[in-house]
Amino acid sequence: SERVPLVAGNWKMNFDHLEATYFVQKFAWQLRDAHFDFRRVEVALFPSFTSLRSVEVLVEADKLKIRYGAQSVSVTDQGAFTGDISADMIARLGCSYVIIGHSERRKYHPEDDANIVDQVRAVLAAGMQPILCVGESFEERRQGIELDFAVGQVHDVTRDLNEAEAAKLIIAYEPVWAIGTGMVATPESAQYAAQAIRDDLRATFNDTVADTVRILYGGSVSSKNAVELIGEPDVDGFLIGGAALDVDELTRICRLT
Ligand code: G2H
Repeated sequence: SERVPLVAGNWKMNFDHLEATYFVQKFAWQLRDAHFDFRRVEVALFPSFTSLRSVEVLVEADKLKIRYGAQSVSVTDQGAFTGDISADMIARLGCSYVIIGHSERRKYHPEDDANIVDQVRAVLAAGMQPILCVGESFEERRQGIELDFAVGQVHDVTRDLNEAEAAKLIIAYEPVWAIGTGMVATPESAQYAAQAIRDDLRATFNDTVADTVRILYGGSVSSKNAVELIGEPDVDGFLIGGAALDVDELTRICRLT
């Protein structure tokens, strides 16, 4: 396909700003040594809010091609919301993306579909791209309704968007049972889900939206399974947690993508 694959490292709640700086420097050196072609594969990191400014300074100083973003965002633009971070604040730090609706956010915070739609709107309005996370739990998989579930999650969020907005989305299919468990989805089941999501985008919007939106796979991705997964036609990259905390391993995955 013409979609440029995206390797996205979701650091979750790991690394302070000094550790983040050290990681990005080392990662950039390793990719440079490997003559990594950023036109072939896009690479993005998702540090904690507290590290974003340090990453920005480093990326600007060294003219790095590594992109970065935030792991969540407030739905409001400013005001008396103690502890929240607005989309404009994130955009001002040079962020390209914001992860939205990760299953850990849905679990530990009151993030429902309505809130997630508002986050998507806030991120788009600030000129960034949302990475919308969806995926079934083991229970839906056991019932055999995993595709309907993941497609339904995408549909519920996208149905209120127009075509131009929908085309800016990136979707991460992350089966909840595969997150941080070492149980990776088979390439076939990742492909089934990605294809079902793309088919739904085609039906809801049009060919342009369906062919533009990148659909990532997430859940226990490593250098051992990345090649097979990226070989699937509708899998356009990865959202990586645990393996993105190891700079050598993340470099390997980038090179294998
Ligand atoms: C899924 C993934 C990153 P991990 O949450 O978003 O984490 O690769 O550790 O399963």
